[in-house]
Amino acid sequence: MSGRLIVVSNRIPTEAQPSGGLVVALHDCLTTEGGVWIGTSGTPVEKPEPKLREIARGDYTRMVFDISPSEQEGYYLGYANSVLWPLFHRRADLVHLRPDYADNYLAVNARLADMLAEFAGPDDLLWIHDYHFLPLAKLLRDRGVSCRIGFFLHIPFPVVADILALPQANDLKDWVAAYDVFGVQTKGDVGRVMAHYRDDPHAIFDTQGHMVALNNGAAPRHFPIGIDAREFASLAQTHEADISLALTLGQKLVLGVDRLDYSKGLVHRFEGFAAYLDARKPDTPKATLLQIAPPSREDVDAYRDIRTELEQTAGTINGAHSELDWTPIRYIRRAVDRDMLAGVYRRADVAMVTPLADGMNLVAKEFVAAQNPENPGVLILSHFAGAAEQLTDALMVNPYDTAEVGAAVEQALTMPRSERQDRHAALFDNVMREDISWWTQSYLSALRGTS
Ligand code: ADQ
Repeated sequence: MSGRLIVVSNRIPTEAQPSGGLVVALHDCLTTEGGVWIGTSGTPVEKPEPKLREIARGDYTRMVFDISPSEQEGYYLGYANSVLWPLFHRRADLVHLRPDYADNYLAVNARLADMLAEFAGPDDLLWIHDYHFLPLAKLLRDRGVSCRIGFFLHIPFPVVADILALPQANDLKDWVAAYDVFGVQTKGDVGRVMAHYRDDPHAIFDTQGHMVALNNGAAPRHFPIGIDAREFASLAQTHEADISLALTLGQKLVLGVDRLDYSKGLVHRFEGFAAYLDARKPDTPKATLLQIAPPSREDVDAYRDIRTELEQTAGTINGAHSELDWTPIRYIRRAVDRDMLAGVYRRADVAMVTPLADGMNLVAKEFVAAQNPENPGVLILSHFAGAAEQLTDALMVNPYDTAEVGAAVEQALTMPRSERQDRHAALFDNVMREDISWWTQSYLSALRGTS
């Protein structure tokens, strides 16, 4: 008899119809495959019981477990988001090391491993998501769990030099090697995982220097995550007319959509846009940068700092460049309804997706899917987004080079329609082909051992 698919992620959807890239993807996957989705309950409780609690049953079952307030601080805000997140996004300078962070991270993972060891059978497939649960396979194997266990890392895998800033650098090797399938977003990530295992007895390399096996499992593989491009394209078409932007005649719209996170390069983006304003030729259209960036993880200092810095930068640029009928940067600090977002993407002439480090970046793919192929907008994309490996027909930029970013804005705003159409056709083809169901099926066949 074939077993269940059991998915584990820190957050799970709480409403019947979930929204948001990854959550929608896994929801669709579990609706088709059936199975169980396990995550944290979202509200810390003083004395968490080592028990999985069923909260909903339908096409698939949702189960949650509790964490305590000190675990919320140490495991989630601490080790996950003040150690691993900055380290994996090349910001070792923002890493905040405290022994109790690592203790809480391991305690939450160990408690979850106890619960899963009781719950999972030998024929089940366990699919673990993201940096919150890196040690799980190792802890499960220690408890005698024998089913196949896969992992998918949504964020970049770090370079070796940065990993050395982690007191648990050696443990990380054991954690990764315990998975049957260790999935990452890009070929670049695969290379960095391999570099981490040079001269390590866990890994076997062939004579060409390619890793063929890691411990007993397969070598790490890349599975670039996609979106439901068909659905997003139709959403954008339906909602384009609902959008009222109050731009003056002839004014162009440049769009940025991100969680407010230092990895997204928002300050550099604003400075790049200012470089376009400074160098703007008289015949280049006036453009407004609409930046939608709802705050996230505000309990972590680095997130409060980036917010202040961004607001000051926007104020300075607007002070220098605004005119009576034109504010160059409009900054919206809240989430926008998904339908509206799709409509705004379609109305935008240019999207700036310029992270300093990003696992994939779904906004780049959503923007491409949302365009009108007859008169498409232009995507400006950072080399440092995972999406850059697939979306090679975007205008590629180095986000640190603000003059280059400014020149790309100018080029995008003046690009002839035929070039926009050609670039968009190639991007659209990729986004439609390597979509979310392609991603889930590729991963699941690797986890089942059939590819
Ligand atoms: P994120 O860092 O959250 O995801 P991203 O891939 O861009 O980044 O996904 C963000 C999602 O949230 C998109 O679907 C977007 O539409 C939505 N969103 C962003 N800002 C919004 C706003 N203001 N209002 C409404 N919706 C908004 C992590 C990794 C990424 C990786 C994904 C999936 O950091 O690199 O691509 O997981 O693996």
